[in-house]
Amino acid sequence: MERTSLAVIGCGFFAQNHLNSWKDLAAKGVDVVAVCDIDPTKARAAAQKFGVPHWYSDAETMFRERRLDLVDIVTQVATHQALVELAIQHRVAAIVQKPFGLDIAACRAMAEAAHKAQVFLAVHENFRFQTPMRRIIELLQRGTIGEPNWARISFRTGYDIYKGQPYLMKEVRFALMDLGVHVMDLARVFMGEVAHLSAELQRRNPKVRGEDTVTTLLKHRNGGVSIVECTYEARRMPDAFPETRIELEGPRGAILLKPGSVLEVTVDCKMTTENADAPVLHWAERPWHIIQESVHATCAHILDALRSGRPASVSADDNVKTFGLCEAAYAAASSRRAVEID
Ligand code: NAD
Ligand code: 89Y
Repeated sequence: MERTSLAVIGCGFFAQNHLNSWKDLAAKGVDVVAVCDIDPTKARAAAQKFGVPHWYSDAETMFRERRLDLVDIVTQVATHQALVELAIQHRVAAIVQKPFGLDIAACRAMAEAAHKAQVFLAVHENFRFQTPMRRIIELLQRGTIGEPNWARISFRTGYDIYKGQPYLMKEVRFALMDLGVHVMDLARVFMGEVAHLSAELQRRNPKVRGEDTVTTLLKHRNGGVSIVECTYEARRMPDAFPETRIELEGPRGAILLKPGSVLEVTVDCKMTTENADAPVLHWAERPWHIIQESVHATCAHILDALRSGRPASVSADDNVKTFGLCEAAYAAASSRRAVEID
C-alpha cells in the first residue's frame, strides 16, 4: 500500500478532529510522523494522545528534520501564509484550514506560489463534504430537480462557539471569514459561479469586534439567484448548530435540508423524506458529529487527489473563488452597491 508521511501543524481546538481523522486514515497508508505547535505542551500532548513519534514547537525545524509528503496546517488564519510559504519552500504538499488567508491578496499569493513551485496546495473547506451536502450534490448531478435556479443557504445559530473558539470574539473580519467562506462555497457548489452580489453586515452582539451576521444576495452566471446568510446571533428554537439549512428550487422540484438533517425532495409534485444525518464516528460527539465526519471525508478526498496527481476539488485555486465572494461581500456592504465578480 502507498504510504504518506504526514505532519500536522497546530494542535489546538479543531486540530483534534484532523488528528483523529488522519489516525483513522492510517488504514489507507497515512503515517502521522510529527506534530507541531508553538505551545510545546499542546504538541507533546497531541503526540502522546495520537501515538505520533515526533513533536516540535518550531515548524522550520520540523521541515528540516523530517521527510514529509504532506503537511496539514490547522492554525489560526494570521499564520496561514507564512506556514504555507514554508511548506512550499520545502517542496512539501500542503493543506491549510479555512479561511485560506487574511485577505484575497494573500490567498492569490499563496495559490500562485504553489503553482510556480509546482507544489500541491488545498484548502480544508469541509462543508461541501458533509453527509447531507454530498447527498444533495448527488441529487443535483442526477438532474433530480433540474438545474436549480433559486436557493437559500443559511447557517443561523446562537450556540456558544466562543467557549471553544474564544479568539473569534476579537476578529475584525469575523462571521464572513469564519462561516461565510463555508456558505459561499456551498452556493458555488450548488448553484455555480457568481456574476454579482450585494451584502449587508451586522454586529448584533456588542461584545464581539467584527460582524456576527451576514446577509447576501447572489446572482449566478446561469441566471439563478441565491440568498446566502450566516449568523452567530440567532435566538431561535430548535437551534440546530452546526447544521446548515438548504433550500434549492429547480424546474422539476425542490430540495430542502431541514433541522435534524431531514432531507425533503420534491420531484414533479411528489415529496419524499430521507434522513441525511452523518454517522457519529467512534471519536466524534453530537452536535459536532456532522462537522467531524466531514473533516474525515475532506482529508480522505485531499489524500486521494494528492496520490492521483490531480488537484483537490477544494484546491487553492478553487478556494480563491470562494474567498473572492467573501471579499466582494465586504466591498458590497461598505459601498452599499452590488459588486461584479470577475
Ligand atoms: P486554536 O487557537 O485552538 O489552535 C491553533 C493552534 O495553533 C494553537 O494551539 C497555537 O498555539 C498553534 N499555532 C499558532 N501559530 C503556530 C505556528 N506558527 N506553528 C505551530 N503552531 C502554531 O484554533 P482552532 O480553533 O483550532 O482553529 C484553527 C483553524 O481551524 C482556524 O483557521 C479555524 O478557522 C479553523 N476551524 C475550522 C473549522 C471547520 O469546520 N473547517 C472549525 C473550527 C476551526
Ligand atoms: O468556526 C466554525 C467553522 O468553521 O465551522 C464550525 C465552527 O467551528 C463554529 O461555527
